[in-house]
Amino acid sequence: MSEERRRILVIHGPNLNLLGVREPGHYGQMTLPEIERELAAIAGSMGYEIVSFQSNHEGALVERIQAERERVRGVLINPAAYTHTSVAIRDALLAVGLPVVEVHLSNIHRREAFRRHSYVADIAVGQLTGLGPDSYFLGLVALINHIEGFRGLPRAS
Ligand code: CA2
Repeated sequence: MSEERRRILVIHGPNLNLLGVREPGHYGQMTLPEIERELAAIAGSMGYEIVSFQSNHEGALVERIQAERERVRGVLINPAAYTHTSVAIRDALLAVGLPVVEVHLSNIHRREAFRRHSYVADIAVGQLTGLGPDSYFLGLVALINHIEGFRGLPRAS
């Protein structure tokens, strides 16, 4: 991978395409394109760009993670419902060997018992959960800081 490829893969699991469109009471009012615009701005301020992918299909998520292996330096992922079920996504993340930060809009530890277990958490650098879109934004900063070595929070220049 060339040095100028300072990219982060952002993966969104099933139903997250409906963010801000359905059930805003549960997952907030920000749409996925709005979250991605903010992620791109944060990444840009840290010298990175993002490559985003959302799918409702487990195999498509696995294939995209594999395909980006040489092109990105880390993975920010909200596996959504697959968090709690997918050995395939866990194995794909392990196979590519990139640093991973797991994010959730809602606090998965305050909800139904089946949401407390994540197949990604123990292979991730860390997990941010329950902070709404801030889980994504803070997770992205933490992932880039992990890759680069901690250098504080981004500030407007
Ligand atoms: O809190 C999160 O970010 C979750 O990953 C969201 C998943 C859920 O299965 C996880 O346990 C926690 C569900 C995403 C569903 O997204 C929707 C968005 C709008 C309307 C309906 C569903």
